[in-house]
Amino acid sequence: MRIDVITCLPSLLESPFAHSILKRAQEKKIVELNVYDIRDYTLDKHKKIDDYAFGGEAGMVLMIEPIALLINKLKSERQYDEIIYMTPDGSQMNQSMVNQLSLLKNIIILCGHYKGVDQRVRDIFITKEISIGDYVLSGGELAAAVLTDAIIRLIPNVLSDETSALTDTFQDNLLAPPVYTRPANFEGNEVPDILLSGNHQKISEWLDNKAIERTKEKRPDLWEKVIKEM
Ligand code: 6GU
Repeated sequence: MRIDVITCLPSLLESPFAHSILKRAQEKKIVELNVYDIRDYTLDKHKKIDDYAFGGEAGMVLMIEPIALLINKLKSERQYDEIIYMTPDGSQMNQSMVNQLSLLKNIIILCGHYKGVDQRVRDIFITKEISIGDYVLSGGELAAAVLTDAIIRLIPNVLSDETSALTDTFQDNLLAPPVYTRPANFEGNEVPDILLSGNHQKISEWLDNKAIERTKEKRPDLWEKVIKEM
């Protein structure tokens, strides 16, 4: 899979893309991640990429020309399955959306900043608009990092068996059960006996029950979904 991220603040994405699972996925050539700086595509002699909004509202708007130049160049090189714009007024990201995106071959993720991008960028180029939740961030970069991480960890062979996405919270609408490691006794706080028993059948039943218990308690809304789908 290839993910091309377009931003006016590329350094905000450097660290999230350079560590842990995203780093290994790139090293293993399972994914190609590219970050494009909008400022490299302006034809303006002062490298201007934003301007005041028409109509007098406060705040700067990313201009269409550099973004159009860049997206058209990328589109001339390969076919894109989706061109996504990160915006708080987009559809709210969830695991099923991420599962679908993880099956694609080439995607562009455009990050807005300031007051966002000129509406005509959205009208002409964008095929999907995504928000990561009902709160406002200063820009789309952190949201793009969240989306990219969620997508890439689902691609086959990115995670090892040990970190398998199959046991993730949300993969079956259930929250993940509690986990413990050594020491078995910390200042009198003991790990549940069953986990030390070596009885895999019993352990697996216990974990399933804990996942259900947790979901009912912490996320009754998710539990309703589980019941409806049974
Ligand atoms: Cl995608 N962008 C911004 N700026 N704020 C957000 C968001 C995106 N999702 C939630 N809040």
